Amino acid sequence: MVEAADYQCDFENKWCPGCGNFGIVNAMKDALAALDLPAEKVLLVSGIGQAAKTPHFLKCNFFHGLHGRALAVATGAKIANHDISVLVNMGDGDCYGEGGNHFLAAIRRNIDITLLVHDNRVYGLTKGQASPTSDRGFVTRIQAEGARSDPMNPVALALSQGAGFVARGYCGSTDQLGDLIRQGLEYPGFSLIDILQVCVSFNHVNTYDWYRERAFDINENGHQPGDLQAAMKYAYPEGDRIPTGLIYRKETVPFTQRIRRLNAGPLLGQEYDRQRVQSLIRDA
Ligand SMILES: Cc1ncc(C[n+]2csc(CCOP(=O)(O)OP(=O)(O)O)c2C)c(N)n1
Repeated sequence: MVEAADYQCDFENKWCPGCGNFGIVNAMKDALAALDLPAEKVLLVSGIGQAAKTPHFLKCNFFHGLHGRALAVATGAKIANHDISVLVNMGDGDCYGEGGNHFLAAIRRNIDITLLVHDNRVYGLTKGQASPTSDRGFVTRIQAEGARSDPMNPVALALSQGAGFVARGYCGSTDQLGDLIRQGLEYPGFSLIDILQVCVSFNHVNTYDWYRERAFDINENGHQPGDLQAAMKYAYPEGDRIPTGLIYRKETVPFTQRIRRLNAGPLLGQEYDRQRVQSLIRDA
């Protein structure tokens, strides 16, 4: 029986006290324990940023790579061994800015991984520049007159591009978030969980109090996740209120099932002709 404590890792942590990332780590551990997933069956992939440090703080396999490129690495890893559960931790800058095109490609491929975007609406690691989800007018030390671009809406974008599992969580509601991550891991296909994350140092607008007043659970209100029209409605705020929960879910064919070769089992266990591969590389 796997327990959340099995994922406890004592690696030194320099996140600010009160950082929303702590709630996300706890929710991840709860989800992995709820699914009874042992650490050797789990891979965490990340790029660069404070969010991207998350894999350091869970005791399991991880790959910490380049800014914006985590989804590409995770795609390769899942194809090489589709027996493991792959989770990706990215910041909103990392995923929707630097890695934006990989985000679109992952949706279109329907690669069966679970993407957790720690959406604090700011570049945390580099000390507080506006990100793709910052509101227009968001004042930072470098955008002294306020950000001039409008924010993107990742949930609406994912829905419009045909994503089969789209959720919005909140770092302060760890029970709900843990349950969303569990459902994302169970989903056979690409799952996006955009997580409203508080940054106590560089975002003094979207605080715990701010979210506490606004976030509400649409699944408690009877929302049916199979309804795309209703999902699109919940992609956007309702006045001052922000819908959270499982927004959309539909049945899809995951990418690894679209590759005939993988029917024979994980690629990394399959025989291959080493000499032929070497000559292909040599002659390329
Ligand atoms: C190619 C490249 N561009 C820019 C940077 C500098 N950089 C490092 S982290 C980061 C943004 C981090 O913000 P976000 O992804 O939102 O994560 P957070 O730190 O807020 O969790 C940037 C711009 C980099 N390391 N590599």
